[in-house]
Amino acid sequence: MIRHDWTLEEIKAIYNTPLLELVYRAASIHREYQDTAEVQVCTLLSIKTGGCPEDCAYCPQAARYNTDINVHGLLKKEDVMSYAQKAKEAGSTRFCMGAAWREVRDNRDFDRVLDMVKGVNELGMEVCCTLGMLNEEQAKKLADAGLFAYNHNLDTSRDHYEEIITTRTYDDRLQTLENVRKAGVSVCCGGIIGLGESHEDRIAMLWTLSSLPSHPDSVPINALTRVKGTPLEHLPKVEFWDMVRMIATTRILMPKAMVRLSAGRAEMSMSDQALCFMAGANSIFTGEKLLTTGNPSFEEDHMMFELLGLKPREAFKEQEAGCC
Ligand code: SAM
Ligand code: DTB
Ligand code: SF4
Repeated sequence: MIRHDWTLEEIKAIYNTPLLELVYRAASIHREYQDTAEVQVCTLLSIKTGGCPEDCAYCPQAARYNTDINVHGLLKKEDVMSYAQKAKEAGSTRFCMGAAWREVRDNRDFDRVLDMVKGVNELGMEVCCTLGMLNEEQAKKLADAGLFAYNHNLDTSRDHYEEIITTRTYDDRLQTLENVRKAGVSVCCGGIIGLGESHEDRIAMLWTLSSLPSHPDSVPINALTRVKGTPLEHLPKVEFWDMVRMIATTRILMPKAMVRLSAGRAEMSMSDQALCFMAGANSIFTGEKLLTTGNPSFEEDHMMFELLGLKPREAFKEQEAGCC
């Protein structure tokens, strides 16, 4: 049964279940609701990198931090198309374009992004964007251009949010998600662990996600990638076991969502990742880079799929609309 009324106490009890028992429960639910032979393969491309006015403490693209990234303006459509084509040939079925913007503005750059969305959609891939905040009309324009999904993360709990970002509010984030949902675009929304949050904060973030009017269609779970020059560079590395616990809890709360093992894979072995798939993850980002940081190569992922007997989920596979 898909529930939207999980309580904090129930989520806490699930999250604190002894690890192997938790993985077993999550794996059972995963088998009931998903095809466990399939993993969705998404590729990210940063179409506009760095120079962002926001102060997200984890992010190498915020202009106010001195990080070593290759800052560039909006890429040309033909460069985006050739990377999307390469990703498609490598087995990717979803292509996600990210821009270091606080929000979408109604200007020529947005028109160019709409054109990129149209082009990638014509390749037969699910197109996703992550461009910051947007209003309902902008969400509608993206949908009309062929956008399939929009990524906009809550990142952490409402209480911990202001320790991490001060230049926008949690409610701004929720409003964008509502605008995306109303435009009929698939919602991709998750968070990051390792931002100095407590276990209660993680539980509270999962509570917010699982209480949304519909569960997000995909839930990315990121481990903080600690980047030199950002305020969070000296935080301890996320414990792998915490990733497993988060993934398993997410799977139990939102059985029909795609749960994405996102940032952090570059530091995981194949057996670590296998345990995450067992615990309910069924989506990954492929390609040498996420947005600005490293990720396993297409070849390494291909080997992992062979070894684990996994196959990429086909594009536009029916997910019962509004079901979750
Ligand atoms: N600027 C847009 C926004 O913030 O919505 C889109 C791009 S932003 C880089 C997309 C997401 O990447 C963030 O919400 C965050 O969850 C994730 N992210 C950014 N830096 C990260 C890091 N160092 N480690 C893990 N996840 C990160
Ligand atoms: C998400 O949840 N993770 C991706 C995607 N959505 C946009 C981004 C991870 C970024 C990691 C840091 C970087 O590469 O810059
Ligand atoms: Fe800008 Fe997005 Fe990075 Fe925040 S996460 S600084 S909004 S690019």
